[in-house]
Amino acid sequence: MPEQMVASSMSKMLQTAAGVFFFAVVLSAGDAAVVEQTFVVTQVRMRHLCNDTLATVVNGQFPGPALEATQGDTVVVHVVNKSPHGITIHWHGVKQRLTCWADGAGMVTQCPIQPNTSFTYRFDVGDQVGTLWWHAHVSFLRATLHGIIVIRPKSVAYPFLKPDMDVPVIISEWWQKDLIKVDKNFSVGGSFDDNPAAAAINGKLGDLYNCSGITEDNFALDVEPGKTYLLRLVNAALFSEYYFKVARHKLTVVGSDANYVTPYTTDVVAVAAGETIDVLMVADAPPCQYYMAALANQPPPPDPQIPVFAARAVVRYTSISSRAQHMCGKEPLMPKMPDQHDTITTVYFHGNLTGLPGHPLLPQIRGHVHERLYLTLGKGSICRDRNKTFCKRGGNPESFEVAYINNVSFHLPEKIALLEARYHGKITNGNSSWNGGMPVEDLPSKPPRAFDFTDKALIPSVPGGKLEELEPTRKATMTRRFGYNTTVEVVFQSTATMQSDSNPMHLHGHDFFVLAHGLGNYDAKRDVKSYNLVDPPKKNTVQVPRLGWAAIRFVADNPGAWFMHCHFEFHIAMGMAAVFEVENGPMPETSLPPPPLDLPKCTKQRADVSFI
Ligand SMILES: *[C@@H]1O[C@H](CO)[C@@H](O)[C@H](O)[C@H]1NC(C)=O
Ligand SMILES: *[C@@H]1O[C@H](CO)[C@@H](O)[C@H](O)[C@H]1NC(C)=O
Ligand SMILES: *[C@@H]1O[C@H](CO)[C@@H](O)[C@H](O)[C@H]1NC(C)=O
Ligand SMILES: *[C@@H]1O[C@H](CO)[C@@H](O)[C@H](O)[C@H]1NC(C)=O
Ligand SMILES: *[C@@H]1O[C@H](CO)[C@@H](O)[C@H](O)[C@H]1NC(C)=O
Ligand SMILES: *[C@@H]1O[C@H](CO)[C@@H](O)[C@H](O)[C@H]1NC(C)=O
Ligand SMILES: *[C@@H]1O[C@H](CO)[C@@H](O)[C@H](O)[C@H]1NC(C)=O
Ligand SMILES: *[C@@H]1O[C@H](CO)[C@@H](O)[C@H](O)[C@H]1NC(C)=O
Ligand SMILES: CC(=O)N[C@H]1CO[C@H](CO)[C@@H](O)[C@@H]1O
Ligand SMILES: [Cu+2]
Repeated sequence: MPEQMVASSMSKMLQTAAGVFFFAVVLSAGDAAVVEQTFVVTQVRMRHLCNDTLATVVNGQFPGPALEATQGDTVVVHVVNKSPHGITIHWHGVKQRLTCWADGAGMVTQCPIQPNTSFTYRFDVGDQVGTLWWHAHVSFLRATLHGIIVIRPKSVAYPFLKPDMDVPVIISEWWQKDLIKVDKNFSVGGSFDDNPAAAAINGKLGDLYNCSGITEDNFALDVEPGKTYLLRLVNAALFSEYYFKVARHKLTVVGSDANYVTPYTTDVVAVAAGETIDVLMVADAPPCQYYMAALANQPPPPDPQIPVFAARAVVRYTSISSRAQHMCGKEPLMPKMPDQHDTITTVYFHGNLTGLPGHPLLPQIRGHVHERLYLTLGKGSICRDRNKTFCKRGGNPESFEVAYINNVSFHLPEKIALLEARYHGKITNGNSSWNGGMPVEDLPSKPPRAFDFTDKALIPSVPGGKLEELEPTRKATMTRRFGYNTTVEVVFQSTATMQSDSNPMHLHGHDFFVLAHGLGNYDAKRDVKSYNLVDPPKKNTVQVPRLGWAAIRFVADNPGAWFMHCHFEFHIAMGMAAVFEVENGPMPETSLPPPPLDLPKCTKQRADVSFI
């Protein structure tokens, strides 16, 4: 039975409906709609905070246009690149079953669409339902090149109270920098100046920011008392995880990463970089005005600090009687936000997410695990003179910082995309000539050496510090091949090497089940016992806690080359990434078809992607 015919939403709540649902999909398989859109990428001048900034956007909008589809639809997007940069668009969380060529991961699945050329992405949304998003997947350009993807259920209502209205809430950052230069800076260690200028909600910076005293516009949501709003939260920011609250309103989480979750009511939501969270908000507060606010969190010092980023928007009750108005304050009520250094509320928030039980892939997830990977996420350094392995470290300019997985920092192929190289049989491990001088290597199953990964004494990178001996690392194009239909377990371990960030790890082409997470170093003997194999949440992005770990499992059932990386843009630019390659299955319908004829070719003016 093809997986896309099986609703990911099959659940206890839906079990009665499930049979009906399955039937409906089969019956309507012939009349799935085609959602067709044209994305024209241009550079436009936008004025915020007293500054004109050249932003690369789709159809002149920030955030870009919403892509709205219904389960089972086919999506066709013509991307016309009228910007001076090489562009790709990634459909974040769309499984791209047998359409890996349309995944839009720069230099992994395709070469970028060159200026003044175009490319058409075609894919099916399959059985997925809920909120996803699209974004550029080259350099830092996704800062303003992104938008929401809404996939509505086909013939079954939501497994929760039907919302009266659907509201995208896209959290992003506003940058006043040349993002290509920022990316290049991070590929050789980063610069402390390279921070966003502000946070934004739906492209509006909000009234925490001003230009000579004139405040920036707020995004405003008008609500009617008693109505239910489905807020579709997307964290499109490059740098941070955000806490989100609405003053005086409870939020009921009902979905994440286009999968339903067991409803969970809270007053604070944590949305990791790359993640989506769907919440229901009932307009049941006294009819006044309230702020909705998003605040970035970060680890406390000695981690390097960035400025505090927060954005706010307003929820306005309509038809307020003058008597009621009298009872409202002059200013909207502001929610009390967590501290910017609170990195535990997100662990609790994510710990409270469970999926709906009865997913058809769960028996396989509980069964034999073919491959187990333990992946450390950390930072090290390489010598600026690339021919040397010995040089001064600990912050000395003879070396620069990179990020790694299991002590190897990812290098993007330079000449052709990895998927093309694989498809045309050009990859031989160790042969670097197709790839711009970097060997292709297997991602190791475990870190090369064991140490106390979460020892905070490793954070300061100083001469003679505890980290010094562990600091040297190297670059390679790391991939890991999985046989078709194998069950893979990955335990991600955040480390304290040079910093103690959490890591929002994202896998393309597959959803995975998050079985457990914890603080400290993962210990298989102890921690396997905490695995939730009953109703784990199904996700495409997992928030690996600061100084902690997270365990996921997935079935490698989608042939192709799938990028697997941290969704903090600075970490990806520094190399916290690898590629999971999934082999073809035995049948034509389990094999990747040939590339589309208009797949962009790499040219000299490749990508504006960094190659270090
Ligand atoms: C793209 O086309 C425009 C208009 O014809 C031209 O001005 C521009 O130089 C072209 N850009 C590139 C990179 O070829
Ligand atoms: C990049 O790094 C250089 C050198 O540290 C710095 O001067 C510059 O401001 C950084 N950012 C950009 C966008 O160039
Ligand atoms: C404008 O922004 C500055 C810097 O963030 C802040 O100190 C000041 O209070 C703001 N002014 C107004 C009127 O909001
Ligand atoms: C769920 O959230 C509550 C409140 O923050 C917290 O006390 C509890 O530990 C969380 N549960 C898990 C499993 O993380
Ligand atoms: C590094 O070695 C390569 C050949 O091995 C050589 O072509 C290159 O010039 C060397 N670079 C430096 C900076 O010495
Ligand atoms: C390495 O790759 C190049 C370019 O694709 C190819 O010409 C060469 O034969 C390969 N060498 C080996 C040993 O596979
Ligand atoms: C990484 O590998 C290098 C050798 O390439 C070694 O010197 C270093 O100690 C290793 N670091 C870690 C964290 O494993
Ligand atoms: C995948 O493997 C599972 C058992 O591990 C088996 O039940 C299922 O039929 C296989 N699916 C395909 C498409 O090969
Ligand atoms: C990043 C940037 O260009 N910031 C500038 C914005 O405008 C103010 C006031 O005009 C300048 O002081 C900033 O340097
Ligand atoms: Cu990371």
